[in-house]
Amino acid sequence: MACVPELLLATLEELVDKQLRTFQWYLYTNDLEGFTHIPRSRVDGVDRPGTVDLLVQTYGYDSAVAVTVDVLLRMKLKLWAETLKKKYNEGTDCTQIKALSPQASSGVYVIQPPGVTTPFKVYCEMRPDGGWTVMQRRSGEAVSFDKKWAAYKNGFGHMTQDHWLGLKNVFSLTKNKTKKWTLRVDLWDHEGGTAYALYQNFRLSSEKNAFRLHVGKYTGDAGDAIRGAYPGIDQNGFGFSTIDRDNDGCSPCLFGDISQMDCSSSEGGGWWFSRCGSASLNGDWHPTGDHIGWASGLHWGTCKTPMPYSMKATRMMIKSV
Ligand SMILES: [Ca+2]
Repeated sequence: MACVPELLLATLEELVDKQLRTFQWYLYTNDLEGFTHIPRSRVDGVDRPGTVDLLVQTYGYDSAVAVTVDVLLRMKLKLWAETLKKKYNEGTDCTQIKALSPQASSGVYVIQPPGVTTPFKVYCEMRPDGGWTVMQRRSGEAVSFDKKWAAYKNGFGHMTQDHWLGLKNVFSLTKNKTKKWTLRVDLWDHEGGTAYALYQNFRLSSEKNAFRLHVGKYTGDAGDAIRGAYPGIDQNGFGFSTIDRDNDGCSPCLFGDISQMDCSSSEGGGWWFSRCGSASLNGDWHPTGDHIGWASGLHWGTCKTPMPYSMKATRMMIKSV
């Protein structure tokens, strides 16, 4: 999200002087529904920076933008109104958008984290506890998660439906050391139950470091599947693996009399496999009745038995704190 005073000033600078007078006229004629008007003596003839100051002082950031959009529409300057709205909706992440626009609804937004040259689309899940940037959603078989490294790096699927945001995008969000991030994993089982896991201090390493997963303290009711149902399979600190990029710690792993070289090919999809481990949400999706017993599935091995149990739907999302 652009800085509001700068954004408003850039907008007013598009107006010729005569249009600025008209703009100011709307502010003092008390013609704006739901917004207090600014006394004529304060706004009439004031320059553009002064007008921005008055807007921000009178209405606060969010409403100053709303009033400006409203007036521009009344002046039949639809294109400038739309441009202002669009620029205002661009944020650095969903948490910031929600913080600055408490009424913002869930949906697709364009964001640009600091240091990122090309803005990208994300789905923001706006909740009372803040704006969450969705990094994974599964709910069916329309989108295949059986993909290679490049796809997991760049992202795939449809923002409003099942998708993977992309490791490079999640890295670009979480690399900024001035912010801490919370990861929330939501699980829906085939019996109508739900469970969740929250991890503090979530972040990914760079691609050079295989987008290693880092999570802090766990809370929730789904169990800490990332650290695993038994010792020796902790995924925290592990690199991402796909069928064409092996960082899973198996060369091979022995599970009873089964020798396992490659967790990605058996569990399906890409994940931070650590001697495979208990969490694996990017495997094959299975419908009700076909969701138990497959090596590949949407597994969160600390919360449902009998195992392996494949969830009906999952969502992973992050919030900056
Ligand atoms: Ca291996």
